Amino acid sequence: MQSLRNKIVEEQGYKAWLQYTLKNDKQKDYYSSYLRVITYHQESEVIDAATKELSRAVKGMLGISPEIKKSSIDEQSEGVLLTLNSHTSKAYQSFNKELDRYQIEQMGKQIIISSNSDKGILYGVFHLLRIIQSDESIEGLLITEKPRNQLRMINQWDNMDGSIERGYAGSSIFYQDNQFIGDEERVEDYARLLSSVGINAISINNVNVHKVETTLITDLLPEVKKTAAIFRKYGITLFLSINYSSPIEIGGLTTADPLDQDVQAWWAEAAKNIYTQIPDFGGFVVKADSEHRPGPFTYGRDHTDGANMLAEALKPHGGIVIWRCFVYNCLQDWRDRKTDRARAAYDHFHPLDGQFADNVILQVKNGPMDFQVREPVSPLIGALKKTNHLLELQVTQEYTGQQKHLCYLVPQWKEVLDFDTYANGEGTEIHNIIAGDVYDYQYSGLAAVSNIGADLNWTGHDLAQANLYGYGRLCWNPTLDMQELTLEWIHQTFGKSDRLVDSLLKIMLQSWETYEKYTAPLGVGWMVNPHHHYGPNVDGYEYSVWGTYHYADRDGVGVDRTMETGTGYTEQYYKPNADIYNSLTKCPDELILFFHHVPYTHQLQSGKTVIQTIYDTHFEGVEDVKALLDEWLSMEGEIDEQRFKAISQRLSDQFEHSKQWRDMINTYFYRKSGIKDEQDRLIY
Ligand code: GCV
Repeated sequence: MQSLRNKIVEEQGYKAWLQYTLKNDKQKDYYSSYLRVITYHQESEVIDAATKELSRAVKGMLGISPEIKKSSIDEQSEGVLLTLNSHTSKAYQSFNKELDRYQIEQMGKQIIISSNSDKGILYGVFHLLRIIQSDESIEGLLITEKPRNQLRMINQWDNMDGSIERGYAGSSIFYQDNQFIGDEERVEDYARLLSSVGINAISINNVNVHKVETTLITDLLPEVKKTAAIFRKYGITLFLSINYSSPIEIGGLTTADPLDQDVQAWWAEAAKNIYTQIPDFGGFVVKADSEHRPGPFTYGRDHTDGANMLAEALKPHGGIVIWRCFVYNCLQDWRDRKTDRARAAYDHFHPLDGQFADNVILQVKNGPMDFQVREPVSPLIGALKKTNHLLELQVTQEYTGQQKHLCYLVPQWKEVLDFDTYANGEGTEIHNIIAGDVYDYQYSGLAAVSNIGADLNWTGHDLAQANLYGYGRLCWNPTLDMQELTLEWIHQTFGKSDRLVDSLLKIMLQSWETYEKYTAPLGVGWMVNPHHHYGPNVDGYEYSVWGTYHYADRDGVGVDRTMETGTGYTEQYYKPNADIYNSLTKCPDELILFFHHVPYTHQLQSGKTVIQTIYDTHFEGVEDVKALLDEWLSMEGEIDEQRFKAISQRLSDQFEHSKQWRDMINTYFYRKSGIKDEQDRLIY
């Protein structure tokens, strides 16, 4: 472990956005006058984490070791003061936005951080450090903040053999060889990163739960307990993904039928044991009846039966069931052109609205398919008016370049969050729904699949750290301005030199569009190699046993999802979205092939034909990557050599790979359509 620690110290990327360095000496003196002393009024382990964080940051940025003092409320204090408004210090299990609220106020030579909970104080500390790391003034500071979203969750897809499903940054930081690694420092550093952006919940194992992970809720509980204790210090509540057939696999029962009394008793007992060890345990995350996972369907029951039975077991302890809506039949035969995977989540769950227990939350992926580079927003979000739900995003870049390609996802997430569902009339945007402002949900918020692994820079590609940062910040406030959010991350991660900031901002904000241009065209998705989902493969959809997913032939391409002639999927949206998507002339160009099957010569709203758009975007995409690479290379000297070199390598690999994408997609469509590029560029 020691040699790993040494490597970590040398790795610039390890600190991610918590670099805690300041270059400007004048500023250092200025901040030092406020930060020589840290005083706190009340004790708790979260407040302890907050003082430690402050002290570590002050040492790093200002080169001084602050004095840390406990004082009583009526004593005169100096420096930074951390104080609870009331004595409700244990807020971690409550998921209460009001308890997360904090205030930072500068008064004379003092900065007071106050909150109704210790967690709020920690958030306030991280906010103050963000300001100082960004070299901004603290004069006259008076900030009051609370999160827009109640649950701000990260899902790890880590397996106990050390692998990570869809992980692109090395192995798990939690497990190896079917055991917990026990590297508490590494897990704590992860908790610090998460907490610094306001994450308050984590599930620590893959939703595809294998035999060994099934015992996390029983035999392995003592290890889970230790992990929960690390996250607790940072205000993060621990959840576990469970195997729906645990009663059979580890409980010795012959059924997992949710209506069976022995099954119910088994889960009640399992929950009781968990809470004896981990009193603030969050609850269960469940993937059931999807992609060969067990679930209530086996017993002729539905999702409400399954979820409510688990909810009942957790209820006495204040626990929650997070039931995923990523449910579809991967074996279905869709040759009739009416059967449609995109319909699945809505078809399964919408009829059940209002029938789930109040401690069940449905977790809905942002799109109806599966985290493609471009998809419409899932019509289920907002349509569940009487059921708690979470929006699920994917920070790990499964379909978006696997952290080998740069693809900053904040622009994509902003589009999702700002999408107006019209579920309750105009102005029913996704961010309002999941914040719980539209319907009376007991629980709501966001969850996302993490992108970190044991790589020393956490995310493989150093710039992919921005996706984790951005996700957390958008959980806290989905209406944050995209540019401001990105600047925050740049300032803390790389510093403030004008040259660097301008270039990096440009690179980051363009990268999603660029990635989209040279990969799957016009919203059709899926043109990746099956199973591992990396690299171009136009017919690569893994369930292609029934033919090409996008129905490309010599005349046209795209999936007809209209009400009249297609799968009827467009009907799942509220008007006017339903009409817009259903209409060939009104459907936005970038989604045309998702919603319509069209001839290659179909003219888009842009005025170009479909085929010419495919050619143009793929040529442009490669040029854009080249421009991005050149822009990056021009920053030599502005960034430490280690990260500069590592990122340069990733970007030049991306450039090479983008040519492969361009050539494969363009050749495929040229051969299918027989239509030449208007500019007569070389298409192999
Ligand atoms: C965890 C997609 C991914 C799977 C993932 C699944 C899910 O199908 O490719 O790896 O499984 O989504 O979200 O459950």
